[in-house]
Amino acid sequence: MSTPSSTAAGRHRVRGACPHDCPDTCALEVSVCDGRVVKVAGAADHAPTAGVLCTKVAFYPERIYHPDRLLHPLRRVGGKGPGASFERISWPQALATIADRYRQIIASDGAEAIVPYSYAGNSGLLGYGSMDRRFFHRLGAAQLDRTICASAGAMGYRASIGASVGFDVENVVDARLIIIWGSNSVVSNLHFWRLAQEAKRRGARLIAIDPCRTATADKCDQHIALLPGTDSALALGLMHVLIRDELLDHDYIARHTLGFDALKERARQYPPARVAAICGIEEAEVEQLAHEYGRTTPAAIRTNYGINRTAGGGMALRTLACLPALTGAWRHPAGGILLSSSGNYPVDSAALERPDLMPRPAPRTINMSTIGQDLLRARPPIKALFVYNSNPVAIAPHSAEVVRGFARDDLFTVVHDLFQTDTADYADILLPATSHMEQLDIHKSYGHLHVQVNQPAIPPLGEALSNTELFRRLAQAMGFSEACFADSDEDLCRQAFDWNDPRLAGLSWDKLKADGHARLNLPRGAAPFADGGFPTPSGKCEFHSASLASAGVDPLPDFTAPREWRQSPLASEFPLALITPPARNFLNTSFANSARFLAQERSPAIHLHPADAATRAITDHSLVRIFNRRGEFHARAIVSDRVRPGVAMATSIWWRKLSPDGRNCNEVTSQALTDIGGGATFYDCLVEVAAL
Ligand SMILES: Nc1nc2c(c(=O)[nH]1)N[C@H]1C(S)=C(S)[C@@H](COP(=O)(O)OP(=O)(O)OC[C@H]3O[C@@H](n4cnc5c(=O)[nH]c(N)nc54)[C@H](O)[C@@H]3O)O[C@H]1N2
Ligand SMILES: Nc1nc2c(c(=O)[nH]1)N[C@H]1C(S)=C(S)[C@@H](COP(=O)(O)OP(=O)(O)OC[C@H]3O[C@@H](n4cnc5c(=O)[nH]c(N)nc54)[C@H](O)[C@@H]3O)O[C@H]1N2
Ligand code: SF4
Ligand SMILES: [Mo]
Repeated sequence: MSTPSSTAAGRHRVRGACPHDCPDTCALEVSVCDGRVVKVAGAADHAPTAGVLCTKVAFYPERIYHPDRLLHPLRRVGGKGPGASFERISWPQALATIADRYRQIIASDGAEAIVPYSYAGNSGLLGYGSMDRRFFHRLGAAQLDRTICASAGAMGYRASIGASVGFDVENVVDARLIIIWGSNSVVSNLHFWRLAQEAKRRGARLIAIDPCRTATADKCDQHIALLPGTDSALALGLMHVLIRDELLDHDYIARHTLGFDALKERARQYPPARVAAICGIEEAEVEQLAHEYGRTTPAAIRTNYGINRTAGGGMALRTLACLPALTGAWRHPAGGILLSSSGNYPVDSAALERPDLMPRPAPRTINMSTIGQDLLRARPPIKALFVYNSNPVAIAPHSAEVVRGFARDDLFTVVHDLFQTDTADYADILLPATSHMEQLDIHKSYGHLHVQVNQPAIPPLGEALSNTELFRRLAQAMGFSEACFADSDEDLCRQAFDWNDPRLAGLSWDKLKADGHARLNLPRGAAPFADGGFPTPSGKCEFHSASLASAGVDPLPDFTAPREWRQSPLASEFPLALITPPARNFLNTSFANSARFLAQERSPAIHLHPADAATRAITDHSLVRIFNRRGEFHARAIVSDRVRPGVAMATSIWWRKLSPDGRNCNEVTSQALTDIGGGATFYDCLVEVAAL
């Protein structure tokens, strides 16, 4: 089915892969009739997808054929910002304008004054980073540190177990205990939730650890509502009890871990009473969870990035990742921990991205999580920004600075997107992007172990170009003559993986292209670290990390309090800890311009505990302002015990210009960074709320 095959007259099906930044990476069956996508369904023959899609992608034709799709290159006429107007130009005009401006900037300020800004709006290996990286490397542009989502957790986790790997998700149905820790599976990892429910039917107990009683927590057997940013304290408390009560696998610890004595000493400093006070939970909850975790086999921890968005986010994942080695949970195929499975893929990023094209010494690096302050204060100044696969004006923290930065008259901004997003309103040149149904790509996943092909189902709409074709043409406009700029998309697919790696044994690009998807060649039903062999420098699970020590970080797991902490002086003025996790019907800001999904989500909302609402005379459904020193936005109050006292929750991420007050929750979030990995701290944010 990978090459179009006729079924009914004029109708055929094409194999695709979901390009959105979601751990599930579903395999798609795209039905095309008379050159138009008429239906998108989940592939039934792909185990992780199992024929099911989330609602967002099940209605995908509405996104592809949305009346607001950008179909031609545009040039802004008049001022930057909301209400900006544009006029149509040709592709040759657009490319020449960009190339001329880049040549001028390079001559006057150097290429480092040009900054690419992209994330995972398209998560295909080609769409995420291939020809674009080659272009910016060759240009000598500043590098971008892509920290907006996962860098803190990924680095912390890697310090403990070596890579973004974990238990094989397909085995989790056999677990007896599943701890869903800082993840809302029903909303953001739906296909894991399907497996967790199957485990439950087979007798597993499910525990959610989340400040909010989410749709996932509702359906678990138990919910532990800790305060945001306190997960490492809870994990250290569990270690304390496991060690005190001898719920350890001493043989596993002796053979496959490093630094147990030092960890033991550290954990001794976290007795349940202290942990309960830090986390805002009962001492008995710590004791009970430790006993259940220590006594249940197999025990799986499914964590995610929700806990890496506070000051101690890196250390939080590092600490959690040490737990399964203490109890020997790794011995069982359905035991251990999983943050991300992306480290299992032998991606050849050097071949795709060609960092060798970069000048030496390497150009400066800009952290994407501080784009607001960098646009305003980086020295030497940023003179040009090229935004694709991302919508920073809506998603980056501390909007006041982000918006002021984007509004700079002397900044030359190019935006490539499917829609006129909040960011596009600040573009000098606005370029139309294809949807994933209009291009070829190859995919890994961060939630399962399959490789997939995305075949184009239809030709590009209007004059839209894929990321690869756009940067191919820009390279030509800049006169770059290296052969790699002539690589076709199929060439790039061939280069994307090291096909000689044993994990791809039996597979080639041609076979994958014919079959559509394949599981990595990793043994089914196996426990990856039953006999140790962690991909760390020592080959062990590193309770003590020499690499962290040499980076000036505490080599042992520890609790780092949120920067905006309820015990800090700031809390007297701004007493509520605000978290802003994803709405079910949006994917970051993608889909948040769809009439269907806007109707589902109704309007920006903030959940407040009845006690917190009462002291502020806030009633259910009334309009409130949420504010701190950085800014303010408005939302409808939902008075509910889904949040605990002291915590407020506003689902995200709304487009600013589609919100009643023209702002969103990132008005109040901060540009401070995490302890490890330079990550964003969206959920480390004290606010006050008042009736409007
Ligand atoms: N429908 C939908 N799915 C998505 C997305 C989306 O926007 N919409 N986004 C995608 C992307 S980019 C990502 S990174 C993932 C994000 O999905 P996850 O990695 O699961 O992360 P979040 O949704 O940020 O947070 C998950 C849960 O953590 C809770 N939480 C917040 N702070 C803390 C804390 O300090 N400790 C603990 N224990 N829990 C905390 C939140 O209440 C939330 O319920 O989902 C992906 N999937
Ligand atoms: N307050 C708060 N802020 C957050 C978060 C939060 O939980 N709370 N979550 C954070 C997280 S985890 C993440 S990952 C970021 C996500 O932030 P972004 O990566 O900016 O994600 P989106 O908002 O979905 O924007 C992606 C854009 O890429 C466009 N796009 C899609 N496909 C293509 C393509 O092929 N080519 C081009 N050129 N464009 C394409 C889409 O139309 C969309 O406008 O947001 C972060 N911001
Ligand atoms: S967004 Fe996630 S759940 Fe929805 S279709 Fe894409 S990969 Fe599957
Ligand atoms: Mo993310």
